[in-house]
Amino acid sequence: MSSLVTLSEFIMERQADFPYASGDLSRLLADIGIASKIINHQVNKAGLQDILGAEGTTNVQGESQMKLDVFSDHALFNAVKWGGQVCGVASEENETYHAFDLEHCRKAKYVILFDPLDGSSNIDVNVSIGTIFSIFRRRSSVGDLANVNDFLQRGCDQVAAGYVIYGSSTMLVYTTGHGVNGFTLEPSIGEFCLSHPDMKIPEDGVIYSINEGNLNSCGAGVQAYVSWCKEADKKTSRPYTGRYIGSLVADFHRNLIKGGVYMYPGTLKAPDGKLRLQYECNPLAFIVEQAGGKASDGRGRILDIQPRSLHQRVPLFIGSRNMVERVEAMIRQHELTEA
Ligand code: AHM
Ligand code: MG
Repeated sequence: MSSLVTLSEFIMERQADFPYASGDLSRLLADIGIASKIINHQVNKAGLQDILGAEGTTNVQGESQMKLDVFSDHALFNAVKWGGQVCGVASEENETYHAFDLEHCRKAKYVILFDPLDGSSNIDVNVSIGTIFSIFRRRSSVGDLANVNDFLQRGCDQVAAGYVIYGSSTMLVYTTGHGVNGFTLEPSIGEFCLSHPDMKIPEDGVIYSINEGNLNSCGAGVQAYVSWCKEADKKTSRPYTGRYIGSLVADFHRNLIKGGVYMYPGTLKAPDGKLRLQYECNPLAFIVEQAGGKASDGRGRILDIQPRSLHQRVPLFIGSRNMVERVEAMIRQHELTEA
């Protein structure tokens, strides 16, 4: 029998990557693993129970029902609050951050930001969805309450980031800045087991992922890139394949494994695009860079952007290095011609 490495075993082994680590980050990652198993359990029975009902309704037992994204938000919030490794959280679901005013949390070194259930428009139709998280060292002094500056940090200062994909199987993928590792949930033992060690994204790919319905209102550079993807050219394996699930984690995960580029550019209606810098773009950008890929807002590195507000949106071009560089070059070229 081959030996399985569980997420907890792996996290403990990797603690040695941080010479002066006290184990807090390891415990935090383990808590996220537990919360994601709780979320997974609910996601898996979404079609069976009346769980998709609007928040505020009650079921036959008179228990209050929660929508899955609210349920996921609570599951993560509670896991990290009682774990005591973070002094505060910010979630895509809530307008502002929450500082934990508990003694053990005030002493904590980290803050966490998450999108508890990304792609929630896909929940009702049984399409893959995901959880995304991003962890920073706090800037405020240990012992104080967390403040907004703890959450407004550049992506390059993340100490860990990851996502969970609830798909044909459930996987947790994370990085602490020492490569990217993926774990598949083995349902018979209820453990995430190392299945994708040291993940690397191909330098090039043949998949492009974009909501083409928006294309007419995207910039000329993005339009030119998509046209280029569709042109026939044997030398560059074109035309490429268009794949868009509309669930960022699922589109990103596929492209990470197969090679490809995911794009959510600015449009006329939404010049900064749709995706949130801190809950979606930064964590995936950290992962893709650790896997050898690239993440850009079309002009520069996502991880270098200084956030100005908690729910800031940015355009996103993420995936295989050569593909992201080509989109950037086309955007630049069109901006120069238009200037
Ligand atoms: P959400 O956080 O409200 O779920 O929105 C993010 C999602 C991404 O998962 C997905 O890639 C994108 O929105 C799809 O948007 P669109 O339907 O505009 O293509
Ligand atoms: Mg989201």
